[in-house]
Amino acid sequence: RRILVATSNPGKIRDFIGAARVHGVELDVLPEYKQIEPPEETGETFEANARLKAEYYSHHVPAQLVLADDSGLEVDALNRAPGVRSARYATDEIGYAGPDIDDRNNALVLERMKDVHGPQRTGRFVCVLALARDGLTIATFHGKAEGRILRELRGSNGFGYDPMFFFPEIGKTFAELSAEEKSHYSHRGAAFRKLLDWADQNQNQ
Ligand code: ITT
Repeated sequence: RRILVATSNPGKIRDFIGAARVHGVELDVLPEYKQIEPPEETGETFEANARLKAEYYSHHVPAQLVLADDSGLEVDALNRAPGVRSARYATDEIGYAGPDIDDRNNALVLERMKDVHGPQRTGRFVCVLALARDGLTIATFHGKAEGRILRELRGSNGFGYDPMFFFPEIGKTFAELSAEEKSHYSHRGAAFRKLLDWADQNQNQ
C-alpha cells in the first residue's frame, strides 16, 4: 500500500511518516518533488479546505489518488478559534508574518487565555483528510483529539500548537510524544486509520 500525501507542512509530514510506520504503509509527498505552489485556502470549514487542496493537487498527477489534510485547534474559551485559521492565526489577528509563526500563534493563544480558569481550558484538534483524483473528491475522513490547553509550553517534538495541547489520557502534551506515539492519540492518526479502513474495503479504487 502506498499513499501520496499533498502537504507543504513539514510537521504534518513527520506525523504521516509516524502513522505510516505504525501501520506498515508507504508514503510519498507530492509538493516536495513537484515544487507545486500551495493553493489559497478559502474554505470556511476543515472539510471544504481539505477537499480544495486534494482536488487542486490531484490536477498535477493525472489518474492518481492524492491525500490532503486540513486541520487545526479549536479552543472552547475562544469560541473555537483559531480553527480553520490555525496556521495563520497571528497573521490574521495581529498582522504577524515571519518564519517563527508557530511560536507567535502559541504566544497569542496563551495570552488570550490568561484569564481562563482550569475547567474552561478545553479544546480539541480536528483533522479532515480528503482523497481526490483528477479534481474530484472521492472520500473524506474526520478525526478529533480532545484535550486541555496548558498555561505554558511543554515538550519539543511535534509542531504548531502541540506544546500547549495536554492529552489527559497519557498525562503529556503532544509535543512530548514521538511521531509514532502521537499517531495513536491524535486527530490525524484517527483520520488516517479511517482512511486505511476505507482503503481495505475499496481496493479497486
Ligand atoms: P498544508 O495546507 O500544506 O497541508 P498548512 O500548515 O497550511 O499545510 P492547515 O491550513 O491545515 O495546513 O493548517 C494547519 C495548522 O493547524 C498548522 O499549521 C498548525 O498550526 C495547526 N495544527 C494542525 N494539526 C496540528 C497538530 O497535529 N499539532 C499541532 N498543530 C497542528
